[in-house]
Amino acid sequence: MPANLTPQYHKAEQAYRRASSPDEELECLQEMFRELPKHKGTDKLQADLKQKISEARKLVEKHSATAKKAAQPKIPHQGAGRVVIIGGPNAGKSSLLKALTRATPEVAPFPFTTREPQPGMMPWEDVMVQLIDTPPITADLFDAYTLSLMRGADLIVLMANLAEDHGIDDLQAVLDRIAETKTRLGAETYLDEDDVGVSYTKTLFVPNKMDVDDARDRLAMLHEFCDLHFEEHPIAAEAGVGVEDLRNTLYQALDVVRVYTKSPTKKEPDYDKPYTVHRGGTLLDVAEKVHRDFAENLKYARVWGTHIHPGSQVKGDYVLHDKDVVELHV
Ligand SMILES: Nc1nc2c(ncn2[C@@H]2O[C@H](COP(=O)(O)OP(=O)(O)OP(=O)(O)O)[C@@H](O)[C@H]2O)c(=O)[nH]1
Ligand SMILES: [Mg+2]
Repeated sequence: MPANLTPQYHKAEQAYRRASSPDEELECLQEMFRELPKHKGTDKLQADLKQKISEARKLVEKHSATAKKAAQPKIPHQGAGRVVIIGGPNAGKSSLLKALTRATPEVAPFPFTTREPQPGMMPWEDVMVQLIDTPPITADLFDAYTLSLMRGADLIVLMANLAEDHGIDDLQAVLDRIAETKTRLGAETYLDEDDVGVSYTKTLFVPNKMDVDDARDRLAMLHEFCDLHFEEHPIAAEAGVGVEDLRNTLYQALDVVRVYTKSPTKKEPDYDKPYTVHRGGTLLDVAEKVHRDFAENLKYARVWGTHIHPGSQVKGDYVLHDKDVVELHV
């Protein structure tokens, strides 16, 4: 990896990973190029970025020439993280959304029921996690919006149908289609430093319909024939088997910590609405979430929590722990 990439560069890179339209991608790539330190060590990256920018520009031109402007409405990021549910037809994606959230997606015993991505909020203790149900991926169908959602997700749930023999072919078709793209299913979320544009999203494999006869045998077949190097969590979405465990697993997989804020003028913290930051995140990260001005003007904070003397005074680089209470002073 080339040395001395700035935090601004990494920020632009993260935005690029989450970009959900060609326009946005182009903008982010340009920003990455601007922020890239220009020296020998970054020669290759500079060249890669230039090429990406030129490709992205072509794509934007093609899009603006052909796109009917009525693009699908974008689903904004909400809650502690975004989990995108994907899989072949009838795998039970909508059933899972229904089981974990209050959303009411259409569930039907025939394929291609879901036509558009649909979000729902999954409660976990006092936080909410955004789940997005998507249309099925098949050899003939792979919606561009689904792909961009996968790319910008914190976690992908890859589902498989264990109730029918063709579940194995359906799953393989999903894996094949994804392999054609620059979005990869990974054990962790990261950008490939050697290949600009290739992005891995952490994936959990969730075989569904464990309640039916032969489910176990079919699962063994999936293991034998498909390349499934992910953490696995079998369920029966409708019967509710393994679903509550999955709720925990999804939250844990996001690897975030909760932080409560307290106003200097009040006695009690605001326990209603925790902020969440990635584990290892700092006071500055949470200040930025509260308000941009807070991050810019932060002088210090007082912190209460299990890892610190109550009311200690800390600076922006303080690493937060789960359930810390912070009182920001600007
Ligand atoms: N036996 C069994 N059937 C299930 C389970 N989960 C879902 N189903 C059934 O599987 C069928 C498909 O469920 P959906 O949730 O609509 O599947 P989907 O993946 O959203 O399907 P598409 O939107 O068409 O891609 C429905 O008939 C459900 O009742 C389960 O755990 N066990
Ligand atoms: Mg569906």
